[in-house]
Amino acid sequence: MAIDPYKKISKFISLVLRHNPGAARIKLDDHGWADVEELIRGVKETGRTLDLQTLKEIVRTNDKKRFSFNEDCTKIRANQGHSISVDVELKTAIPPNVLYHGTATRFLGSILNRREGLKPGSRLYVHLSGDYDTAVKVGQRHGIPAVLQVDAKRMAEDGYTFYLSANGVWLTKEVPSEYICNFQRNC
Ligand code: HQG
Repeated sequence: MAIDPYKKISKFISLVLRHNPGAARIKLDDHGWADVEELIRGVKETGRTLDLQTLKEIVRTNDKKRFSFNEDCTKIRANQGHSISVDVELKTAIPPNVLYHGTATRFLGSILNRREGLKPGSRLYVHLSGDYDTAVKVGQRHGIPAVLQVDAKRMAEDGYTFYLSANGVWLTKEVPSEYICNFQRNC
């Protein structure tokens, strides 16, 4: 895979737009938007290099399409993944029958044996993917990956709400353990 020249700066922008706007001394509005000029100024004040053209290139080339501009490119926000409480106007959607969640094999004990199910942790939602391979990659971020199969059809039938983010990530508030229909450790 090609090396992303913007990896470091885009990680920092993720941090600012999802978790800690104060790191660039900016504020987000209720819908998670940052003012583009303020963001660029704030990022530069941390000693990093950024201009509008580069920011547009970062948004365009980002591997997971993590960010969106508003129509006239005066505002920018992260599409999902927030820990701070913002309403990014997620669209509800009917999920496929099965969704996948990648985690670390060492977390299986509390998720399954202690029957805690999947919790959002510090984020607003539990993150799920429509395909197995993406879930393996997500799990690898935490250690030896494990993939859980979630009975999304039954959850939806039982009244749980699912959202599909602008960049294709499935989100839901929690997954009680009874809806985890299968799992594979050490993927
Ligand atoms: C685990 C990345 C123990 C959960 C990815 C996960 C994703 C539990 C960890 C997005 C648990 C939280 C989010 C329980 C959940 N006991 N562990 N009861 N319930 N966990 O990073 O889903 O590259 O907050 O399995 O692609 O790993 O940042 O969530 O392992 O879409 O754009 O607690 O982040 O996207 O970890 O990742 P995280 P995640 P980006």
